[in-house]
Amino acid sequence: MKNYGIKILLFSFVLSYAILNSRPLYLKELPPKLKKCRTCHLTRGGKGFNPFGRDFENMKMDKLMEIDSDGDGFINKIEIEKGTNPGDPSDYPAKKKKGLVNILTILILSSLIFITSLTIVLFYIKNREEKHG
Ligand SMILES: [Ca+2]
Repeated sequence: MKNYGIKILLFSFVLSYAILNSRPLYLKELPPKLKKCRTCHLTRGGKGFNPFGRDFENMKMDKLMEIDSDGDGFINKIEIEKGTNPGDPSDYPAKKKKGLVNILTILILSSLIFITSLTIVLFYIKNREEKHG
């Protein structure tokens, strides 16, 4: 009887360890940031599928990489390459933000060039008026 107790305890320990350390093989192919349950599931516990998880279940990998599962404007391949979650529409590559930053930078530089040019012209006109009375 005592032997059964030890065997059951040992079996439970091994089974618990295996369950806690089990991760699907496909996770090995994902970048580190995406090696988590929420890449495909709605919760950290793995309940329910997000849009990427549903598509992952229903189509082949080459087709899956060419679509935008979460509808955030970036195809899954780009999201995986950039390390953003292809199943979360609020997580996407910062390309949109960079575009906005570039536009703001161009506007600020253009304004500085315009103000500098205007200052030089006004300075030139003022000096010319002083010379000619
Ligand atoms: Ca996304």
